[in-house]
Amino acid sequence: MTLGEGGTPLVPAPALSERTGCEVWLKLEGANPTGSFKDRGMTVAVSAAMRDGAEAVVCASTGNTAASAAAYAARAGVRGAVIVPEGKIATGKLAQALMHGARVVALRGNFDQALELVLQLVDRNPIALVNSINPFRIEGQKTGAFEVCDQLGEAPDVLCVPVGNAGNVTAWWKGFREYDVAPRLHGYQAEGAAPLVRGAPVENPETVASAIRIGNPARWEEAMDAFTSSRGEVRAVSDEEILDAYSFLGEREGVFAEPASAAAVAGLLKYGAEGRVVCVLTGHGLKDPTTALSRAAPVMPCEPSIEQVERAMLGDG
Ligand code: AN7
Repeated sequence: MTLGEGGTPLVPAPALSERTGCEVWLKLEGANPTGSFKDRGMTVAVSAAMRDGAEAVVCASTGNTAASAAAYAARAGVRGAVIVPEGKIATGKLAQALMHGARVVALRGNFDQALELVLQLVDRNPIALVNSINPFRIEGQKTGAFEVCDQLGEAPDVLCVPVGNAGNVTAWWKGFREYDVAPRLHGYQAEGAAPLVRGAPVENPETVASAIRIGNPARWEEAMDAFTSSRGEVRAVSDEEILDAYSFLGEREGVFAEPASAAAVAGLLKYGAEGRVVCVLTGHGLKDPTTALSRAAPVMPCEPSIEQVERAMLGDG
């Protein structure tokens, strides 16, 4: 089951490089078929589920996993069912899951509760769980590490990633280890959803970066091992810092990434790094038009005359 995932651009980030003194690169995972890195793992997980004769694929999600699972389920011709925290997933992701014909269940609860419930669900039914606790997801997602090394010609010194359920950082580390390289992994969580930084689960996680609004990551131990073994770190960034990085990426680098992805850049800006740094921009900015519009400048209204158009388009504002 493939939609042509992977092979995403790695682009230099001159404005960020100037600001940080590092050589910064951006891995544009939003260029995957459904607009996030989840597709790398979903192609493998859904293919394996088909091989094993699953009647449906299910997941709990903060949005991107749901969009990806729904697309690959549609492709495979099986039922997709996703459970998401009600009112807490970005509009684009919801539209995707629905358009791909998945059943979308809005849980009156958070992601952590949704994950617990689907774990019980798969125990009781012949269906495949495609959350990142599924090992096939990690096998697919580790290919990001291979690609970055191939694109740079060697491993970067530092890899900056946002951390939610901690599957992605686990996968990147596995990929680097299989390539026999060991860049430092710098993981960033949102301040209101930073269990790995605090060292304890967060019961009511909150952040503008809805994709990483997760209080009890499933791959907790493996993620901590990745940070320790790579001599890296896991730290927190505030919503304000995330949104500043979000705007900076859009305005200065020409790259529109969703808020959770901007957390990787916010962390780099806040805590710094040394050498050649790759920031993984995990999801496309188009996923979350609501946050974008609440953040950006308003549109300029204009009557249809050349004088007015000239003033509106080229004037001092
Ligand atoms: C854009 O979709 O957990 O640490 O259910 O969508 O592997 O969880 C999404 C996570 C980073 C964090 N950036 O990755 C889900 C979900 C974006 C994301 C993460 C997610 P993990």
